[in-house]
Amino acid sequence: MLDKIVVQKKREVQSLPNTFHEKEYKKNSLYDAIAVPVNPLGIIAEVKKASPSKGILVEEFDPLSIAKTYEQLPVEAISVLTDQQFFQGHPDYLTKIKENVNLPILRKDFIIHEKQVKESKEMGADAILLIAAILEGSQLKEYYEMAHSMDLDVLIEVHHEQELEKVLSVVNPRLIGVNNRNLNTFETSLDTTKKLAPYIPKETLFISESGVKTSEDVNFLRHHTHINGLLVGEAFMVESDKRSMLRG
Ligand code: IGP
Repeated sequence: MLDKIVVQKKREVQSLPNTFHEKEYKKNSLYDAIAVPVNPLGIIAEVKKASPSKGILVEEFDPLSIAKTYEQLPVEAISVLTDQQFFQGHPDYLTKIKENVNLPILRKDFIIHEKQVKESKEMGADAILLIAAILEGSQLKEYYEMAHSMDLDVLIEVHHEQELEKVLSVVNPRLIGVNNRNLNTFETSLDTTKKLAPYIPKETLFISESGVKTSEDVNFLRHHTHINGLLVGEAFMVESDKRSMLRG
């Protein structure tokens, strides 16, 4: 699956312009929000219409009203899927949310080219995701440094120990996300976070991503790891009682 996505992204990158306009948005730091959370754990709530594994999650999808609901909960940050082909997201969703919601906004996409880093800034993102599985060490370092020079925070996503090693050999990441879902097989297990936890540097903010659905899941992660935060998509999109998870 990941290979298919990367092929499509390479195509998309070719049609991106060479220059981007710097718009002035107020920066909300993802790092600061997770470092000093209002909830017991930092919560990044995702605006996600669909996924390749589950298909459409919500029929009536209004990204801004979902983001407004998250703001009321409250959560520490919002993640917005901007990939159109596989997740039915859109760059406009992110911009609209940035213009109307006062929380750090993470752009969730598959970044494989520096143009996408600049594009993220133009969209209004406060932070970007870099997925270690689809980037060489040299690219990770380049995009990580470039993002920081543009005042974008970076969440680096890993799934295996080897990916984590690759990341730690090139940068000293401020934020790491362990994806509990294998993006090739879609297999999801919270044990992924537990297994990698001992190798996450203590000074790095540590996020567990995907597959968190119940307060038991939250408690499992809190008891077995030193996570600072969670990234939750599907459960928030389909579950009406979001608050019980936040109490976790
Ligand atoms: C959210 P979930 O299982 O709560 O819906 O997962 C988020 O972690 C997931 O959407 C995600 C993702 C990604 C999507 C994690 N890494 C990379 C696209 C690309």
